Amino acid sequence: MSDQSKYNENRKDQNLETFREHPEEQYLTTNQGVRIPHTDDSLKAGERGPTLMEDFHFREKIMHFDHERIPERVVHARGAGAYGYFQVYEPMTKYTKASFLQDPGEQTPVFVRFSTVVGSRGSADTVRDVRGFATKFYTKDGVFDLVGNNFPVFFIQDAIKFPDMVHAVKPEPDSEMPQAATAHATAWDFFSLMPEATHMTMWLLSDRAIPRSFRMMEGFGVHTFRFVNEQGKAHFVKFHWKPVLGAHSLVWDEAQKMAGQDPDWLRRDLWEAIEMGDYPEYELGVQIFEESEEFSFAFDVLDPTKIIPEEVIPVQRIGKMTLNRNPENFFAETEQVAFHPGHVVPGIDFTNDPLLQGRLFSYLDTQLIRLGGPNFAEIPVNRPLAPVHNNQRDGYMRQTINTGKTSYFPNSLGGGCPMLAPESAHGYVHYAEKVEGQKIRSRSESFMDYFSQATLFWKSLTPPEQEHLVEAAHFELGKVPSKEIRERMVGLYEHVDHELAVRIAEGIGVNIPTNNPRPGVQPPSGKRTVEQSPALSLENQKNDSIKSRRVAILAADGVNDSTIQQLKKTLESKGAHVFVIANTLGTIKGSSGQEIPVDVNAPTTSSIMFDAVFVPDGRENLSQLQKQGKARHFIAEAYKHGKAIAAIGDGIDLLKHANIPNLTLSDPTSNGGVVDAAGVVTAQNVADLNVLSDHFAQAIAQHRHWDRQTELVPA
Ligand code: HDD
Repeated sequence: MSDQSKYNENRKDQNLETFREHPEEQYLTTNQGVRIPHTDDSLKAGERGPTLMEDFHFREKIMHFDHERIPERVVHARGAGAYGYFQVYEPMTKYTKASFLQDPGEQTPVFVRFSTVVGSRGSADTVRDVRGFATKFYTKDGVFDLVGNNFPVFFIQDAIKFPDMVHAVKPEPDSEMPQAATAHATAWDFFSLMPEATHMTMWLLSDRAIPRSFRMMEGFGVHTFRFVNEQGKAHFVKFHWKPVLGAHSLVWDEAQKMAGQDPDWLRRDLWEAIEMGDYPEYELGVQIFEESEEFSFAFDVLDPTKIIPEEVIPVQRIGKMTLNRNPENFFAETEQVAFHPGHVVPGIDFTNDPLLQGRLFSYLDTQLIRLGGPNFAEIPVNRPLAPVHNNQRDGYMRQTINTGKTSYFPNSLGGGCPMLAPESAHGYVHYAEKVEGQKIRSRSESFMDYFSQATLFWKSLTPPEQEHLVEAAHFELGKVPSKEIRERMVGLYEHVDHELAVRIAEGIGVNIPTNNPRPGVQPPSGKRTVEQSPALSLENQKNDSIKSRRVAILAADGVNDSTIQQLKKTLESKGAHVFVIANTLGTIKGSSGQEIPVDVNAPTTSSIMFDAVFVPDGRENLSQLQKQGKARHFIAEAYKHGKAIAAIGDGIDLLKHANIPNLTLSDPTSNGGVVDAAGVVTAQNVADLNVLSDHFAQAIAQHRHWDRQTELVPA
């Protein structure tokens, strides 16, 4: 097979090329291809007279503009997408016949859309919310959509509650406030009356709800699915995405400030990373278990408010996805992409999870209103690479020109085509699960343990992560005017963990209710689970790389330019991006007289745009920086947010002037050496720059340093 014809990542790109419009060196035309010499004035009867009906160019241009908008997604309206490819590590033949999971030499093109859930299309990226993580695999056997989130659980157990849940979390219907946030009365009213949501609210209050980057975020298929192999044998499977850079988060203060300073933070990060060649990578993980194990757990595997702890069933990493191309047109691609959990391929099948079952209706249905009709699969980004032949016909905006006389089956006039595909020709055969039961509108008792996994989550967090969760609850519930609702929530958290409830109650002016019966049932004893799951803590995530991390160098005239050059070299060799920040754009003069280009001017930025900050030496440099409130605030804020900070020589003076109490800095009387105190790395002696750079890199890789006294830092 030649490289050209191989099934590889370029396939989808080639497929899209048919639809691209390239304006270079072309004349302006109408939609009918008529060339247009003048588009600045309408056609009028006299220079000051009325516009004429016959101005076809005017009419077409305005008509098209008037119809530019389509309804935004009812949830996940704000998103950003990217193309890439997926490659499996080893054949998964034992478990599934899914074609894209067989050949390690094959690249399957993908399109991924990341999103927030609550906010509208123009809302901010860094709000406290769940993030969508939807992947479209253009496989040889058709499109497979893995429509997941960055949390492994969901608020509700049955899809019939989805409209209620979404109405509650969206802006309130009378005032349309607040935008893009759950910190309001109706959201917590609903959660307080739905004990099944308690586990998910813990995730929402945790740092997971404010990711540092879409590139540093886990993804989860949430539901239990099925893998089915050639022999028709099924295994249960849970899907995970594991970011190669590890999962990392912002802090809440940073997230809030970012919503004003750069509401596009996450989409910009994704876009720029791809443009710079820092391709986001995620390993596909699977938790696979036998059908015979279905009832061996202390929870129901069909219940989407439960995880299967990784310590009970390990996550096998079976392949890697690389995102390497930005879309060319946001509307055509990212906005019009249509995901659907019902888009499965042979080898992947559903389970009876009632949330999943309901989703199988909703996503197909929503595309009709959003994209205007049943032909949305013909929109370029949605087109499968596998050939499409069927007897579905017509409808709004039909693109395909079906040839032949027959559009029915069976037929003899069309030679019986398109033919039925037997399983041997990769026809999709639904897994023959045995099902029987009475029609009944109720819920299984096995779904009614609402708290034990919320407890597991709480117990698996480190103390700083727990503190962040409690602070988040103070913020979210602090925005709820009704004392009854706040009290009901504390009542639910009391069933999760007494200390958690006490700490939350303290900040929101309520007591733990005295009459507080525990809804639901206790989990069955003697079945498989764990008391703690280290995999749930972000602090146990990978922290060995500074790849693509943003490092600020605060500088002014008189800075030691060789310090800047050396530090830049070391950090960039490890994959970080280093930016010189000064008051104005252009250049500053180094102490050797050399001009140093300024990458970012101070008015456009602040510490929240960076992962770490460095202050170089240079006497004049320092005397200028010390006079800049913004430079001092930069350090204080980075310190407050737990970021790596480094300074060398007289650069250390700026740290002293940043109003940070009890800073441990390198001793001016010592001859040399580097001090690393909770991610604040200093060296008096410029000769120690290389050692300092290495320590600084390690401190950046740690992501955040919580072992600092930050309460008194005024930032
Ligand atoms: Fe959903 C969009 C993920 C439950 C109904 N959902 C949507 C998107 C993601 C998810 C990532 C955005 C896709 C894109 O980027 O275009 N949804 C989930 C997950 C769920 C979940 C992980 C639970 C495990 N969703 C869920 C339920 C329902 C829906 C229970 C309805 C009964 N979701 C929708 C929708 C959306 C959607 C209304 C809005 C736009 C769209 O589908 O295409 O149909």
